[in-house]
Amino acid sequence: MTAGLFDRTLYHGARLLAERDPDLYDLLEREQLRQQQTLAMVAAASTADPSVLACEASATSNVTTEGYPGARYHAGCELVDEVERLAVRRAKEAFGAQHANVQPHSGSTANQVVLCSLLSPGDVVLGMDLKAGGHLTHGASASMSGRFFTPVRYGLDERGLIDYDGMTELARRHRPRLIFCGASSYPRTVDFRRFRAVADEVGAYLVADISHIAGLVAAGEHPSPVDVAHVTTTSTYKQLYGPRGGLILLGRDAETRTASGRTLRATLEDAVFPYLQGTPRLNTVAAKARALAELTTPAFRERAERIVATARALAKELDSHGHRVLTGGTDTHMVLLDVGCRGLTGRIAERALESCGIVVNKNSIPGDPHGPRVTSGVRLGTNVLALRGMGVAEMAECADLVHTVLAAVRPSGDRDYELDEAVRGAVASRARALCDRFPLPDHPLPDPSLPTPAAPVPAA
Ligand code: DSN
Repeated sequence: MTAGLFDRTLYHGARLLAERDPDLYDLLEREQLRQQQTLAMVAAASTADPSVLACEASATSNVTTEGYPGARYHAGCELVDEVERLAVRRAKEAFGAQHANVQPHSGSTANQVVLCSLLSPGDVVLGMDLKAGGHLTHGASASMSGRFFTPVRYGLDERGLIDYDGMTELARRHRPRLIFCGASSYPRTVDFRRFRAVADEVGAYLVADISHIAGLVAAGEHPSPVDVAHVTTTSTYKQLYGPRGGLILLGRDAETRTASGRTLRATLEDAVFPYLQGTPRLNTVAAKARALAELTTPAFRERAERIVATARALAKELDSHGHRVLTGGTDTHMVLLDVGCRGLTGRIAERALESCGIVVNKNSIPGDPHGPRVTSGVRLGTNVLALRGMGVAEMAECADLVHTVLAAVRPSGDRDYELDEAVRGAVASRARALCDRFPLPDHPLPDPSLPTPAAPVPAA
């Protein structure tokens, strides 16, 4: 009987690390503390629970193989085959999919797999413009997706919503082989059926990238594209509270034939391996299995409802403080703020908030005069706030914290920004108090006497 071997290995590993490599141990310990004591509002993030982290640290990481369960290129895979089958079963169940590939190393890799297997170099890809909220892998010029294929980009209408008419017109004019829908920075519901109608009209594949909203899709809080798009991709760490990784999901088109005569299912399986990836990360596959199991629970559904309700409340509170909330609100976990209209940049806002223990990310907004390292926007999300157990009532405090910093921060030519130390200290202690009141569930509590690790960010 091996009961306890896994636990003892994890514990022993941590002790060995502390003993043999105290510098690295200290960094990892401080990172854990930082996550517990800072208010994480990065829309592209969630916090995996210790059972997911334990899978990542398991001995499955030592198994080298290629291929799929029952058809591996190395011996010693009997147990990891079971792990991968479990992950596939849970992914299919959580998303109502006919087929799931759980091996992609990330959402970006999943998109590359789809592009490189369904298209030929130079084929036209229609995706949302990065500046409008699209993703790098949807045809941005900084990415291989915009370099090896011919990108055409749709944008937003005057209300900041997806310009479906413009997208349709571009599709008719350029006849793309593939259309991407789903975005990185778009807070409203995506009309997957409308995209599919256009894809069918022009003979394109429709790929729905649901990386940002996968949890809402699994919980029924956002319409599902799985039976609407030809292919659905997602990352597993953004809203699935899982490990770094990706999934490829197929619904009713799983057996649809590609131009080569093979099914989408077979084409995409071969595209992950052997075409684009080598060995799977079986520890990560185990962690995906763990996270996916949670998606079908009533607790996850309740949290997904709260993710949306809190985001709506946060948007409303920020609006009432006089901030410009893009699209006037949200249907998801995401709230986009224009800070340029306050004379700030996204970069300054991000750094000032971080110095107070509030973690967000700068983000380009439509018509942004700045590049992606500066930006005029800030993107907020409620995935981790909801995980901490916060509800609508706490959003007044979260919004007030953000507002207090953004109202006090001043750009400063040579020092990037200035923020009154009294404001910084007051906000940092309120943010820390909120984190202490709503600790990350199932994570061991830090010693309350420890100082907050959110040190002021040095000026550039
Ligand atoms: N895709 C990036 C984002 O949305 O922030 C990282 O996950």
